[in-house]
Parts: sequence; C-alpha cells; structure tokens
Amino acid sequence: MPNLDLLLINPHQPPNNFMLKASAGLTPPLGISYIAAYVKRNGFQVEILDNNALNLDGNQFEEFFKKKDPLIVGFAMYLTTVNCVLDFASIIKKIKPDIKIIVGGALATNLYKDILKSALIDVAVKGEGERTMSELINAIKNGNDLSQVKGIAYKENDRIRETAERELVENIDEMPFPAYELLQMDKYHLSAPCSFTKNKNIGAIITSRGCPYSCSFCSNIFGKKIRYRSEKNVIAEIKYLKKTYNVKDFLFCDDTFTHDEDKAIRICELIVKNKLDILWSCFSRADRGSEKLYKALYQAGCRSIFFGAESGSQKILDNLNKGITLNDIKKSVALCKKHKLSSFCSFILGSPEDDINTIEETIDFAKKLDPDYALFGLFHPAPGSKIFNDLQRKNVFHMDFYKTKWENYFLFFSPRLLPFEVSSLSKKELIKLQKKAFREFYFRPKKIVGFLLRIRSFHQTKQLLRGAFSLITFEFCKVK
Ligand code: B12
Ligand code: SF4
Repeated sequence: MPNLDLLLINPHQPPNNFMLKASAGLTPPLGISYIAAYVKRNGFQVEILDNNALNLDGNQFEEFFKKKDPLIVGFAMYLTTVNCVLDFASIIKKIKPDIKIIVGGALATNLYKDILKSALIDVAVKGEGERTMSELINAIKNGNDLSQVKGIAYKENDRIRETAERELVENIDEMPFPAYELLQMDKYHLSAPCSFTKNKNIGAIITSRGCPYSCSFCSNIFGKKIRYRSEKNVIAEIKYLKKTYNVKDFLFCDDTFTHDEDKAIRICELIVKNKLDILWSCFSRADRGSEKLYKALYQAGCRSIFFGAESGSQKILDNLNKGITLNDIKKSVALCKKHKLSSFCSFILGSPEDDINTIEETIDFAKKLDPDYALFGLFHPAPGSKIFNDLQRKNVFHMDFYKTKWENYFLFFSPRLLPFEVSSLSKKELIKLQKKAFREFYFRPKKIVGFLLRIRSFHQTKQLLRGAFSLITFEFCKVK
C-alpha cells in the first residue's frame, strides 16, 4: 500500500522565468494548501511539494517521489508552468504507470479538454478544489466510478467525460486554514512593492472568493458572487500565522479586498483592536474606496495597494469592459499618496484594440499619474476570458499553439514569450513599446531619487536592487 494518499505539487517556474520571481516574490501556494488542509481534516494522508520554492530538479524529484510513493498526485496548473507539470508527470508515470495524476487551478479549469489530451494527465478538476479533491481520493481509494464526483473531467477509454458541475462552498468559514504546516514557511518573501519588514516570513491570505465584475481579459474561477469569510475567522488566521511562524508581512490575495468597504473597514478595525501590528498590501479597484477606507487601511498596517489600471486610454478601458474611468485611477492614486500608501498600477499593452496611439497615451498617463510602481504587461488572452473566447471563435489563433508550445504561454516581461499578436502592432513593436514604458517610467531622476530616499534597511536595498536588476536585464534583452 502507498504511504501517502495524496501528494500535491506546486510546479517550479521555467528556469528562464527569473523575471517573474524577481518582480513578484515567492508566496505560499494557497490553493493547494487549502486542499491539503481540507483533505487532511477528512482523514487522508497528504503532503505538499512546493517546487516553486524548493526547485528540485528531475533527478532529485525522482528520488523524492520514490520515497513518498503516493497513491495520487495533484498538480496546480498555471499559465507558465504547464511544461514543468508535464516533465514531472512523465517522471512519475515512468515509475508508477497506474498512478492517477490530477490537475487543478485556473488553467486546468479553462483548458481541461486540451490538457486531458496529454497521456500523462488523468483528471482535471474544474474550479474550487477542496470538496472535489476529497471525493476524488475517496473514489480512487475505493475503486469507485469517477462519474459520481462532481466538478471533474476525466478520461475513460480514451474519451473525455465531464461530470456534473460542482457547487461552490457557500460558507467559506467552513474551510480549515491552509495547511501551512506542510510548507517550509521560511522560504517565502515578497517583492519590493509589497515587502515592508526585513522579516523573511511572509503570509498570503485570502478573505473572500469571487469577483462580480466582467473585465473581458480576465477569467475568475470563483464565480461572480463574492463569498466572504467572517472577520473573526480572518483575524484568527492572522493571529495563527503570527504566533506560529512569526509572520509580519502579509499579502491579501482577494481579487478586490475593498469591494465591500464596510467589511474591509471592519477587518482593519479588528487588526488595530487586536494589536496585530502587521504590515500588508492588497488588491483594489480604482473605483472603490473613500477617504474613510484609505485612512482605516493605513491605520491597520496596509502600506501598498495594487490597482489594475490597465490603460491610459478611456477607449481601451471601455473596450476591456473594465468599468472604471481615468479619473477613478487618478483619484485612487491621489488617495494613496494622501494616506501614505504606495500605489502599484498594472497596465496592459497590446490588447485587441490597442494601437501605437493608445499605448503612447498609456505611457504618458502612467508618467503623469506617477504611482509608486507601474507594471506594463503585454496582453495575452487568458483561457476562460471573454477575449480568449472571442479570438478563438474568430479563429484568430488555434489550439495547436498550446499543445506544442506550452512553455511559451505567458511569462512576464520576457519578449521571447509573446506568442502572437492580437492587436494591430507586431510583436517587435509591442516589445519596443513595453521597454519604452518601463524605461520612461522608472529611469526618471525623480523616480530614482524617490526610491533611494525611501530605503530604510539592508533588506529594502536588496529588494530594490532585485527590481532594478530585472528592469535592466529586460532593457537589454534581445527581441527574437
Ligand atoms: C497570488 C497570485 C499570484 C502570485 C503567486 C501565485 C501562487 N503562488 O499561487 C504571483 C504574483 C506569482 C502571480 C502571478 C501571476 N498570476 Co496570479 N494570482 C494570484 C492571486 C491574487 C491569488 C492566488 C490565490 O492564492 N488564490 C486563492 C486560492 C484559494 O485559489 P486558487 O489558487 O485558484 O486555488 C483553488 C482552485 O484553483 C483549485 N486548485 C488550485 N490548484 C489546484 C490543484 C489541484 C490538484 C486541484 C484539484 C485543485 C486546485 O482549488 C483551489 C482551492 O479552491 C489570484 C487571484 C485570486 N484571487 O485567486 C491571481 C491569478 C491566479 N493570477 C492570474 C494571472 C493571470 C497571473 C499572471 C499570469 C499575471 C501576469 N500578468 O503575469 C502571473 C503568472 C503566474 C503563473 N505562474 O503562471 C490569474 C489567472 C487567470 C488564468 N485564467 O489563468 C488570477 C486568477 C487573477 C485574475 N483574476 O486574473 N499570481
Ligand atoms: S480583473 Fe479584477 S475586477 Fe476585473 S473581473 Fe478580474 S478580478 Fe474582477
């Protein structure tokens, strides 16, 4: 009998994806940690390999796998790591051909038909994974038919079968805290914009699931209705992380932490009342938030807010169905400045209606807006998003791309990785504009002096150098 019911693996980033690591930091993999905690509570033996943090190579993984000898393996599948999943899956299947390999996460949810064409993958879990994974282990252990497990697609005699839709968990307080005890919590760190203390241990926490908006470039697997955890439950998790792992820096991972302003303020008040003394950052929309909220955020230790600003052209914002105005963005960044919160604005270059003029508008807008940090990502259609579906319907691109070039799918800054153009601009033109955007935004004397004046510790110096290194490497990398 295998020693372990389930081994959950967070795959490593491809070796050439150091940019993502440098710019985003390394956060605990919440998705598989929630699943681990849930199935553990149901009595199953589970372990996690966060290979994004540990970076085992193929040989080391083979050794590790033989020692663990699990009954089932579950991989989190993200945009950039499909190839890493397939590499490890082939090692696993060579050692244990009959093992069940299961994938889950945003990509598995949206591209399961294509993913299941790989002989290495047996089951794809769609959407929220906790209950589904628990039922799957049960079914596999008892040799039951998988057709009774809701929320999956799987192969049976070379045909892909889909089961009934899995309903979302209504009360997410029911979920145990992520199984932090199965991670090496001292391995994680945040990137410069989100890291405030020199304490190495950081926590990622999610207080809600779902997003009611319909931005056409986004795919959200948790549904349109936001489900909130109770404030009490959130505070208990922060206390637990602080006490057990000495975590003082947090990243709040909710799609829009500020959506329900009163709720966000209540969480802030409880952080203060309980003297939690933490520093953190969160995601918000530019159209949310009053003076009262920003004040509460600062008092509770929030030091940076990430906004999806997307474009400096109102036409493009409308085209992306973002539902915000340029004025909203200006107002939010101004509120951040007033309340001493860093603002981090992310822009997308090269979405279907973008052209040279709208991209120049975006670069100008970003400079004038002057958030503390700006990110200029090249557009890539995310599977499951409206734009992805539209492009596919119009046959603008076809799935062969994904089957043959997973590794190219979508990596942060790297110019080699933009697979095809969807706007009127060529890949070369887009990359030139992206370089221009970063250069003109960051390499301004005002910006550089501002960053230098803010340094308070060796840790911050290191974070800043890491960011600067990414930018300089990017500036000089060649466009193929
Ligand atoms: C933190 C975060 C990051 C972090 C780290 C991710 C990590 N360590 O997990 C960083 C900054 C690195 C990051 C980077 C990117 N991210 Co990100 N990120 C997030 C964020 C904010 C939180 C993730 C999280 O912890 N969620 C909470 C957990 C509970 O949910 P979950 O991970 O989805 O897990 C559940 C299910 O997916 C499923 N599941 C997950 N894994 C598995 C495995 C198995 C075996 C099973 C059965 C089920 C299962 O069950 C879980 C529990 O219900 C989400 C938005 C969000 N609120 O979820 C975006 C999100 C995941 N990111 C997204 C994107 C687009 C990116 C980038 C491509 C951005 C960019 N411009 O480059 C990069 C590339 C990432 C990559 N490797 O490919 C999209 C994904 C869209 C898509 N269709 O794929 C999301 C959904 C944001 C959005 N709304 O657009 N990200
Ligand atoms: S981009 Fe943000 S606000 Fe828009 S749908 Fe996605 S998660 Fe929601």
